[in-house]
This record gives sequence, C-alpha cells and structure tokens, in this order.
Amino acid sequence: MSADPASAETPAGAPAGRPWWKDAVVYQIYPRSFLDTNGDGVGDLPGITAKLDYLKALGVDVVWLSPHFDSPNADNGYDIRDYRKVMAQFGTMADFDAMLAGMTARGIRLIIDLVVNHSSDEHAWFVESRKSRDNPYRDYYIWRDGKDGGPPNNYHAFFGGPAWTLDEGSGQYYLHYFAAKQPDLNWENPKVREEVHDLMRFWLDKGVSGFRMDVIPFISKQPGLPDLTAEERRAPQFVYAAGPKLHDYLREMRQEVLGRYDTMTVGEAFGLRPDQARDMIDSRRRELDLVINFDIVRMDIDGWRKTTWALPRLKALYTQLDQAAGPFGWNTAFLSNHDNPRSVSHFGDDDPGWVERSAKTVNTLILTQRGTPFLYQGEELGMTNYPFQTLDDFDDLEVAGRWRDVKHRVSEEEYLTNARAMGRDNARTPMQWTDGPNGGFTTGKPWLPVNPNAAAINAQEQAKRPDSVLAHTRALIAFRRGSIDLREGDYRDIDPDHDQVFAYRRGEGLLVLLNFGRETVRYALPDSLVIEGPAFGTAEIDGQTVTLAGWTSVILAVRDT
Ligand code: ISL
Ligand code: CA
Repeated sequence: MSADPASAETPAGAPAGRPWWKDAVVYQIYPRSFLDTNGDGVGDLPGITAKLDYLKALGVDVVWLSPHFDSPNADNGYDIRDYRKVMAQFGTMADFDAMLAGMTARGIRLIIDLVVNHSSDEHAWFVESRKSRDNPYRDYYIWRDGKDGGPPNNYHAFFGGPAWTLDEGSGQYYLHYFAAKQPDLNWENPKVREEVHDLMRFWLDKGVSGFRMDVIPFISKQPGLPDLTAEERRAPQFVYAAGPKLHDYLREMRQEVLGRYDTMTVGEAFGLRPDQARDMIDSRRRELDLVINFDIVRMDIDGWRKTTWALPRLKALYTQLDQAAGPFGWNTAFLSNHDNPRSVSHFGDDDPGWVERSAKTVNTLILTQRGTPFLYQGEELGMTNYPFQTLDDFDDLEVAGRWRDVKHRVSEEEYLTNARAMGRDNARTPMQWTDGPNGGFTTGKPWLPVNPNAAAINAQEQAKRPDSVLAHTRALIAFRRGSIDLREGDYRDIDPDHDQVFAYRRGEGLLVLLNFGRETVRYALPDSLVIEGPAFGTAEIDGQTVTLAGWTSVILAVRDT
C-alpha cells in the first residue's frame, strides 16, 4: 500500500503517517434524546458520561456530539445563543469537562458540532446588529433593503416561508436560510471569521478533537443575491452551496486554526455535488478532511415528498462516491443521522419479524464500506421509525414549516404519509435503554415520546443476547479494527445490476455479500474467485454458490486465482 498521500501533508499538530480518523468508527449522539439523568425529560451531558462504558464496549473511537451550546432550541440547538456556554438543559461546563475527561480516559475522542452559517437571533451579536443600521455589529449579519414592497429576492427558507424577515426597527430585511430565529452570519466580514476562529480555539484548547461543520458550504453567499430561477427554487441548496469564496474561507480556517491542532473535520455537504465535495476534502487543498454527503440518504426524497429507491441505484451511488473521493479524499459511510429516518426503516425492513436481521445487514453495509463509518445513536440496536399518527405528534419546525408552505395544495393525509416516512423526528425519539417506563430514557415525561417498540428493542435485552443487533455491531467493529482490507482496501462492486444482493470486494482478501430482501438467494460467485471461507458471519457454501437467507450477510475470505 503506497504511503497515504494525505500523510505528505500532515498538519502541524498531527503525528506523521496515516491520520487517525481514517481508521476510526464514529458514533453520533443527539444529546437531547440520549439519556436524561435529572428527570426533566431531556437528555443531558451527565447522561452521556453515564454511558461511556457502553460506548467503549461497543468499540467506537470517536463521538460526534450534536450541539451542546446555549440555545433557545428553536431548532433543537442548531440555533446557538452563546458558543462558549453549555445549554442549561444539558448541564454545566463542569459536566462537559467531566464527559470529555471520561471519554479521554477510555481512548474515545470527541468532535463537536460547529454551527456557524447562522446563529440564534438571541445571540448578543444579533441583538446588537438589529439595533440600528450603524451598529458596529450590523455587518455580522446580512441585511438588505426590500424590493417592490417585499423581500430583497425570492429565496425560500428550508423551514418554510421566505428566507428574509423584515426587522421593523431598522426597516431592513435579514437573511435566514433556515428559521427566522436562525439569522445567517456574514462571512464576508473578517470580524465574523475571526470570531469563529476564536470560538474554535476555545473548544480545541479544552481538548476536543475536531468539528462536524453544519451546512458549511452555505457560508459563502452568491454575489448580489440574485433571484433563484424556477428550476433553482426546487432545490435551492445547490445555489446556496455554490458561493465563490467557500474554499477561501475553509483554507483560512485551516491556516488560522485547524492546522495547529491534531483534528478531524467533517463538512456537512448539503447542496454539494460529489465533485464539489471532493474539492473540499482533497488533502492537497488543506481544507476539510471528510464530508457528510446527501446523495444516498436523500436518494428517494424530492423536496418534502418521499419517492422510491432501488438497490442498483444505491450501489451506483456508492461506486460514484468512492470514485469521487479519489486518492486524496476519504469518504464517510452512514445511512442515518438526526435529520434522516432510521436506517433499518429507510433502507431495510422494520417489520417486527425481520427488523433484527435487517438491521444487522444494514449495519454490515455501513461498517464494511471504504471510508470512515458513522453510526447514529440507536442504529446499533436496530431502532426504527416512530408510528406518528397526526402532524401534532411531530416536534420538528421543519415538518411544521413545510406544511405551512404546501397545505393549500396538498392533503394533510398525503403530507403526513411523507412526514411519517422521512421526518427528522423518526431519529430523535429517545434512546431505548430498557423495557421499563420510557425505555429507561427518563423518569419524567420525555420531550418526544419513546417508541412503543422499546419493550422489544432495547440495549439491556440485547446486551445479554449473543445474536442481537448490538452484539453483531460490536463484533463487526472489532473485526473491522483488525482488517486492513476493510480499513484501507479498495472497493469494487462485483454485481452492480443485481436487484437484491449487494456484493463487493474490499481490498485483496474480502468479499462482502448482503441480501437486501426476505427471499433466500443462492448466489453464484465467479469461477475466478477462490473462496477460502467465512471471515465474518456464516453462510452455506456449496462450490461457488453461497446461500444467503433473507436479510442476512456474510464476509468471505477470498482470493483471485
Ligand atoms: O434537508 C434539510 C433542509 O430541509 C434538513 O434535513 C436539514 O436542515 C439539512 O440537512 C441541514 O441540516 C443541518 O442544518 C440545519 C439543522 O436543522 C440540521 O439539524 C442540521 O443537521 C440548520 O442548522
Ligand atoms: Ca435532563
């Protein structure tokens, strides 16, 4: 294996050689829904500290923590009011320090969520900025005069309505790609960039190992902010993510901050095409290390509508993303997070009779791809989507905002069907720890109801069972750690057109077989392949034919003749 090209550019603070984040398995925690220790129905940082042995036993190397900062929670923490303060509901800075110390003691690194495309409208910067047109903080945000009695352009917010809100006091509109309580920061202003660099140093100096960067492609705005065309309005993120100065800002961030520490940086590439994402993570460009891309998790979403997906298309996307990363990039492998439905419900089969096998197969896909795997809390258990009955069951401003946009032309039943399938709250219901009240998440009233299937799907029950999803995921993480083929080997799909079996080589010595359906498949391997036997999992092997029962997977040791 040639020396990793990235090592040639090892950042100042990092040890020479292969970056640690290439071999890591990441576990995302959405703190609000992880574990509540003070009975207020909201997860908190002591709850994470209480579960560090659970995470250590699972074998994860890095925790990505969704925002823990002071926030009015208009968007559950993605609207930050004070970047240097812990949200009161989550605890204190002492609780954060104790959590980080507990992770460090177990060899687990922490990356935190950098949300700097926008702040909360309650942030001191914005409170000042809106006071008057000549306030020193005015240019921390994006203010424009209205046009023809309305907003400055036709930008639409992702959480419904125009992306501009009129501030009566100063008579101008301010830009917000998301909620009106999330005003976009003006990255053209060098003071804003210095403030961000400063807050990054604050957390890096406390010992965090990097950042996941929220909608980072959006920080560079289109010059002149022209109207969107009708076509662009269907998916404005592709315009918002194509500003001219994104790479300048990222290189400056690396130059001023990141290059001085040993960090992992993951850009949420909402709105970037695979080739644009590649530029953001090409190690020679010294910008970011990894991207969270949307090509797969949103392959069957058209705006608010859920469409359909097919396995050959999914496989083509994996191959496209693997090739797009090229020799100087590195991918992430994930199938869910706090913004997307549960992976076993979205890509697997969450029928009670199949959910366990299906979740193991889906997790095997995530953990055997080329790139850094990201597991989302509960995925190690095969947690499923929630049975939402009405729109009132949702807590997500995105669901409410999109409904306001479409209610005049779409039936509530149709909208509810789509929200039930793809709504973000599916992944935000509380972690299912036990079969007790509220799944062991809280002794109080949970902020979002616990899935009624917690009695059947919970960590306590699975920790005792050797054939559970938890046991499978734990064993596979350990297997991956010991396999250079899985951690570094090339990726090659050997049967892109098969509509039920996903079969791919990893490196020289492994073949991964996944049955993405209920029917048993007798799968014939090419004669050129010598099967040495199962390396992980089991399967009936007769000559070149492998029998895969419904929703099962196996990793075979193979070699070419
Ligand atoms: O696709 C979306 C926009 O409609 C949302 O799922 C999501 O807003 C998008 O993927 C960007 O996500 C990030 O930024 C948002 C926040 O709500 C998400 O939780 C965060 O992951 C604004 O900060
Ligand atoms: Ca709590």
